[in-house]
Amino acid sequence: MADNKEELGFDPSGVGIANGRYFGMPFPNDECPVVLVSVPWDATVSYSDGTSGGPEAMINASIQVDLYDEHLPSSPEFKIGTDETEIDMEQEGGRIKVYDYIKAINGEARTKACRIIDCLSEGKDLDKELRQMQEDVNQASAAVNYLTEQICAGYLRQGKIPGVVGGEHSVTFGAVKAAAESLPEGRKLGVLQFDAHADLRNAYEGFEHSHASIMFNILSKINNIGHLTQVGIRDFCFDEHDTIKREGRISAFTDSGIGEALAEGKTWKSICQEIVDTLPEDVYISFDIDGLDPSLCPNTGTPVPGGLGFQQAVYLLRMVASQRRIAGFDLCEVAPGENEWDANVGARLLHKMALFACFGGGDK
Ligand SMILES: [Mn+2]
Repeated sequence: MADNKEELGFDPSGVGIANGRYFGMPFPNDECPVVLVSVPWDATVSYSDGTSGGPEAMINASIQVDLYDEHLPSSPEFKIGTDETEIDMEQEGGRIKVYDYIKAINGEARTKACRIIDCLSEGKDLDKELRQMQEDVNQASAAVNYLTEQICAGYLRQGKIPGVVGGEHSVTFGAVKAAAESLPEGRKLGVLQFDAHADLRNAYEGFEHSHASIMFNILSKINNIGHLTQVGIRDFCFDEHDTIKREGRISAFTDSGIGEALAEGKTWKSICQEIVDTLPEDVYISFDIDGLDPSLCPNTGTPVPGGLGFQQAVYLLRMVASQRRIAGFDLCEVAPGENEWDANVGARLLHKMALFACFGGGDK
């Protein structure tokens, strides 16, 4: 394995090469069982933006990630792709990368969204101009969802697992829709959500596709969602709490509930098994980095004290992947700060999710 450098065209034990691709891996995507799809979108964030820079920061940080996983001896040979889909843009004079297109419309939409959020936070109603801007932001969100869905559906048709890299949490929508629609007739998709927030609001700050509405939108607008299991949530409003209680398809493992169970002697292993037991055979994993302890993601948009430790999260990811089929995954809300720390944590999490999604939990 160590002498396969030439065959791979890549040295998995060496220093990564900055080539604009995740983990510096040079492989064509058709050789990769998992392809990471960057979606640099953060127009509807309410607190602080910057997550649109997440994919680029994680690509840069991923070069330093060591690719060996002690549970998966073949992990250094594992090939992870980087999506580079292009679309025709007549106005731009030819083909451009979807990544660049989303980055461009994100800048425009974010400017408009800020004006809307400012107006609403002063308790004022939107005037005609701002209502038009709101419509523009919703349309741009719909375009991002559509592109993400199409790209993910393409990889799923090729038998690959797409992993979306946000961006704010709203980017999950298209990926989940593609995963749900890829299932054979009669099968339902389970969603495992790591998050500090429930994300169950029916629109937020006037945006239909708000980051704070992503799980509401998934449950109400995608057909075959069998179950939503939330882990680590610790910041939710009364209505969201009500929704969790009344909607039979939601299981919430709150941060305080987990903390109490651990304090009273339950093992993390048994809690993880309870979490996995709520999910059907086909599972999509949506990982909002703020589900982790904020010391691991200090620059994320809406940090909340508490949360999972890194190894706790990895343990749960490994367990769910070894007992279920992973239909897709995402990592959202990673925002680069003054140093590479947030992106470093995010890149390591991406590597684990990609590995486990493909191989299951592996064995020691
Ligand atoms: Mn979220």
